Order: sequence, then C-alpha cells, then structure tokens
Amino acid sequence: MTLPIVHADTYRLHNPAFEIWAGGRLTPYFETPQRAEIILEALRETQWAKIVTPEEGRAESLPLLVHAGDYVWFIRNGFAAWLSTDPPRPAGYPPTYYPASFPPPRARRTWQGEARLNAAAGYGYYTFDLTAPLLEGTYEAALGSARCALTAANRVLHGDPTAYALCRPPGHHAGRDYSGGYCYFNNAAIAARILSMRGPVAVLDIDYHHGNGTQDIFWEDDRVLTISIHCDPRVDYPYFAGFADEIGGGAGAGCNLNLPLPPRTNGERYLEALDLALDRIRQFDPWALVIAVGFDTYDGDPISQFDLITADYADIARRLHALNRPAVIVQEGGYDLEALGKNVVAFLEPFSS
Ligand code: Q9C
Ligand code: ZN
Repeated sequence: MTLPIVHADTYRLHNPAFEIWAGGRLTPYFETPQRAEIILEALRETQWAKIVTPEEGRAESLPLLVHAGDYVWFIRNGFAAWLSTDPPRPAGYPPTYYPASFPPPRARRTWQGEARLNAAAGYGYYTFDLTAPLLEGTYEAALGSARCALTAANRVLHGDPTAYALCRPPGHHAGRDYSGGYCYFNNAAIAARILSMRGPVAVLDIDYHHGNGTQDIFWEDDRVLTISIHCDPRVDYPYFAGFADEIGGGAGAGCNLNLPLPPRTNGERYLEALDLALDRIRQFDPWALVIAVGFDTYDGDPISQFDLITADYADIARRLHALNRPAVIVQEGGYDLEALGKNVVAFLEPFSS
C-alpha cells in the first residue's frame, strides 16, 4: 500500500525570475520551485506516499544516456563561461544567461568546434525558445531531476510495480542536443532508456504540450514506442511539432503516435484519445511504461486551454493502472498552484494499491 516518491531538494537551485512571451511581454516564470513544494506537501498528507531521495552519487554521466556530450557540457559549464565574460547584469534579478542569436536551420549542423562553445553566442545553438535560461544552479537542479527519474526507473527494474519521479525542472521538451519549454535534461527519456535494457518500453506523454524532445530522441528507435496526447500544435506550444503525421523514421517508423486535440477538450473527449493510446500500447506489448504526466491539462491552468477536472485524473490513472504493466511516472508540467497538489494525489492514488 505504498508508492515510492523520488524527490531531490536540488530543485530549489533553479528559479528564473521571468519568461519572455511572443510580442516581447515579460511575465513571472510559471515553472516555479513552489510547484515541487506543493506536490510534496500534498503527498505527505496521504497514507501511501513513501518519500525517498535519489540514489547516492552525482552521476554526471547520467544525461549522456539520451543527450549529446557537447550539449551536456554546455548545460554544465555554459553559465560560468558566460559569466566570466563579464556580461551586463540588469539589476533586480540574479544573473541569467539568455541567448540572443540563433543559428538559421541549415547553418546549425555546419557550426562546429570552438565557435559553438563561445559563450556569448553559444547558448542559442542549444535552445529553441526563451523559456529555458541558464542560471547558476540550473545544471545541479536539472541533474537532480534526472537522478529522480533514474532512481524511479531502477526501483521498477528491481520489482516495484510503480514509482513516481517528482522531477523539477521538467524534461519532455528537451531533445538530444537542445533545451526549451522549461526543460534541460529529458527525465522521461532517461527512464525509458534505462528500462529498455530489459525489453520494449512505451512512453505515454499526457502533458498538455507535445513531448517533442522525447519524440525526437526515440524517432528512429523501435524499442521505445512514444505516444503524446496534447493540444493541437497549430494552436499551442511547441507549435512546430506534434502533428499526427509524425510517425517516426528509419527502424522507428510507426513507433511514434501523436494524438493532437483541440482547445477546450474535456475529460470525456480526452478519455477517447487515451483509449486509442492504450490500444496502441497493448499492441506494442511493452514490458514497462513511462508516463510523462503534466497537470497543465487542468481547466484552471494559467497557460493552457483544456478543461480537465480533478476527477478526470483519477479516471485516466485507473485506465493506465489497468494496463497492468510496471510504470515509472515522471512529473512534467502543471501551473495552477491552487489545484496542483490535489491533482497529483488524484492521479497517483490508483497506483498506490
Ligand atoms: N503561448 C511544460 O509544460 N511557453 N512546458 C508557452 C504559449 C512555454 C511548457 C507560451 C510552455 C512550456 C513542461
Ligand atoms: Zn506542459
């Protein structure tokens, strides 16, 4: 009657002050440390949550399971390299490394070597929007988040039916060599890579936003089925990926499924899409699941346009639980601080027995 909750307090080290929206509008950063605090507090009040810390060791090679070495190097060292150039530091918030230049699409693969590591230009090479800046503690926080996913995956490998990784920062927008969408290291992809050593694995992404990074990482992989249910990219972020015709390539052709849904999707229509995902998972027959869960599908979410209610999360979870496969549940988005705690509890409760 317990469910392991893997939690690292390194999430506190990453706290950007603002984000920049289309049109140049500055808003407070939505992906805050309070999110993890709220989730932890709500879980502490249950009878079934067993809160554990990640395995010992900093495991700096962990992100290399799914990310390019030069990318990991930049996330680790880019901030300090930038700071050592004595950049202008606007008052009122901690030093924050935003890129100002981005390689045009076909220039990216030809820009090699030293130039890529020039901190003044460099981070534009490795990030696809303005929501994942580098701060002093970003690397430690992202590594701690990845270690939660590692530990949850190892628990499932060693026989726990389910484990929840309380990851912050989130991961599903981060690809092999890019950050974006509040994400740096792809925690769900790391869990899937670890679990795939035993056999085929399915990643089901039920965040409001398309899991573009996860899709990209496993694009040509036939051992990892990737499925994402999300808001239509013609309407919402990440805009340039998440269409239904993206099915995977090479050996992985047919091993990616996107189920885009319109704004104002409610629980009933969401569950219909979920059933399509479950059919595909049963057909693929993975030994284990990674569930990348975001609660930004919630009706009250400040940056999203779906209409799910708390009871819908329990319904979704019951159907996932009925698949009867070992599962690693990885925390992604969810920005209504008022409802986040009760939504996480509603979703995890069916997995606690
Ligand atoms: N107008 C996650 O939920 N900003 N990332 C969107 C839309 C970025 C979401 C602006 C949203 C990133 C993990
Ligand atoms: Zn999201």
